[in-house]
Amino acid sequence: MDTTTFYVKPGTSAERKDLYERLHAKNTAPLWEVLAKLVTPEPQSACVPALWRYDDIRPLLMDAGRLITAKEAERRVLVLENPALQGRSQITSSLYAGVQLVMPGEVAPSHRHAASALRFVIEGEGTAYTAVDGERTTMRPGDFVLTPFWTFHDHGNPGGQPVIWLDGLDVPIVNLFDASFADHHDEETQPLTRRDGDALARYGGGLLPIEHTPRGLSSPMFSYPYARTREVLDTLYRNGPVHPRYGVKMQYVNPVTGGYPMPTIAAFIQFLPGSFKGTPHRSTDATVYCVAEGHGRTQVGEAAFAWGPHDIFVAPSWQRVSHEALEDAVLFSFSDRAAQKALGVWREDEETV
Ligand code: GTQ
Repeated sequence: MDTTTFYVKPGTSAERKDLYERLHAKNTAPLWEVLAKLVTPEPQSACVPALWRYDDIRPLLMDAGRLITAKEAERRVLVLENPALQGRSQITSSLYAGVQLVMPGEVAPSHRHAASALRFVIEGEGTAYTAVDGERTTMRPGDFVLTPFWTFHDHGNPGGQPVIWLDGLDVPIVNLFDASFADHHDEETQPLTRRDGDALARYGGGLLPIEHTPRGLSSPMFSYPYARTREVLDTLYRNGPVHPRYGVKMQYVNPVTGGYPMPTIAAFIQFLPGSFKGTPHRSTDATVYCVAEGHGRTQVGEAAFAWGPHDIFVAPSWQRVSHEALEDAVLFSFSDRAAQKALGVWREDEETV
């Protein structure tokens, strides 16, 4: 496929320019002047590769912890802004990411919104919780937690140490559709209707209640504890084989449907054994990575990132990505692959060089 000469913009003339002015005055425009940048032969993303070092971000987040309460802020979060999309609260064209801090004794008040959210826990002693639709789940490092769209959620930290996690939301997608709604619960902390761990027992054990009928578009299991995930990665690594591109990579699923946990967002976890040197691959879903364990290097297009625990980096659509591990490492990642697949636009490509 020739990707450079898909469309060549026609030349211009005084008469054509005159027409364009008359078109403009009537809220119309000549397609042939914009077609080349509108319908591109390959993705042309405004998003660039970027890395956020945890050692840079954590002190800033702790400063925010001294200067503003979770209650006053509603959510005390440092938004991770793609350097090429500053001021838009976007880490990619379709996704929002942030790093959230809840200090000991704090509550981030109960609210709900049209955007779907995920959390990947970075730091904490397993004392903090997120409550979703009447049930709390404890937040431990490495846990993957959902707050599906329009579910009330509040975060609390009754323990003695701060808790920090990565937030991922589909806010730019919801706003693209001008479909944003949000409101508060009457109570700061929502009332609980089920015991902690109920959803995990009910939906996460390879079992379903006999009267279960799928309800809603998101997974009813809203917490995927790291201890379980890590054990799976460990066992699958021992059993082999290790994928030459991805290492041992798994996707989080809605256990009821086998599909993605939320309608727009896909999430993944991968184990890269020490000295793993993955081959390049690319796909149309720009992906946000968070390092759960270990040190390594990732090449994203022209950029090379050396990473360690809790660092976060982003790979834009269609840029080649390859991972190397300097020791046993685990990467969490998320993207809009669920939305792209639902719309039929997702593509991937592997490089054999
Ligand atoms: O925890 O509900 O990073 O509503 C941004 C918006 C987190 C949350 C964010 C939110 C939340």
